[in-house]
Amino acid sequence: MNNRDTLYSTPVETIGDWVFNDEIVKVFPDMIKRSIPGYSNIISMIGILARSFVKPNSNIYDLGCSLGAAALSVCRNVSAPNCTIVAVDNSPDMIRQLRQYINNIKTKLNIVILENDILDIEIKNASMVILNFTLQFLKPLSRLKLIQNIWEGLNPCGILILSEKFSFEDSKINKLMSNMHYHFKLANDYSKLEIIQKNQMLKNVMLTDSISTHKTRLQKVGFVHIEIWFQCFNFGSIIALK
Ligand code: GEK
Repeated sequence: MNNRDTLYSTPVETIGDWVFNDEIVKVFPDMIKRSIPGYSNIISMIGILARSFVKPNSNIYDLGCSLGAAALSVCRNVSAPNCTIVAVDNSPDMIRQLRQYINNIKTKLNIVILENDILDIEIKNASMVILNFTLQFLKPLSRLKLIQNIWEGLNPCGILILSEKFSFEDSKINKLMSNMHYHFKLANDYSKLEIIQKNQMLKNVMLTDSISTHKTRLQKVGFVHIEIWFQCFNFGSIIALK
């Protein structure tokens, strides 16, 4: 599915909140690459991290998996025996499309696809948990509970990969990063109108945290080894080791 994202290129009469519906699913791979600086690199590197961290007889979780890009990167890189990748998303349209994709994938891993809220699933025997641009869509007050569940479900020496859009406490830096992101999208052929309409739709549903808020939350549940391993403007990815 390589449909070009032109969804909000014409004026929308009533701008509602962002929903991961069928319309979005159809253009999602194009949209996410043109909107998130470094997305393709992060997906590739998740596979490289998986080579080192996924252990035989364990589970890998891709939480908020959308069309499974991160899960599939793990599948391409891991052949440890008796491993199961659990891909979870609460958008029925994403899950329907993902199930169709997965049918054609050859992998040594068992794949389980769940249409569920990631706050409601049990995380257990995990060598790797991936939250690739998902935590930012959870209500701020429920984020700690999810990170706590992940800590409890991770095996010793397991890894959490947490990719997010960041906000910055320094208002000058925050403005600069937002501005660079705006120019990144213009350079990727989004118009000013598309950018403005999308920002408007996302403003109530995607609430970003600062890097220090993420680190403090991770420390609160027990993580000690925490580092940013990738950053481009206001997007980046953190690793936290158990
Ligand atoms: C990727 N990880 O391509 N429970 C389950 N899923 C959720 C929840 C929730 N509570 N809230 C949001 N989602 C993917 C990209 S996209 C990021 C992740 C973006 C899901 C939502 O349905 C969507 O599919 C995904 O999280 C966020 O590597 O579009 O910016």
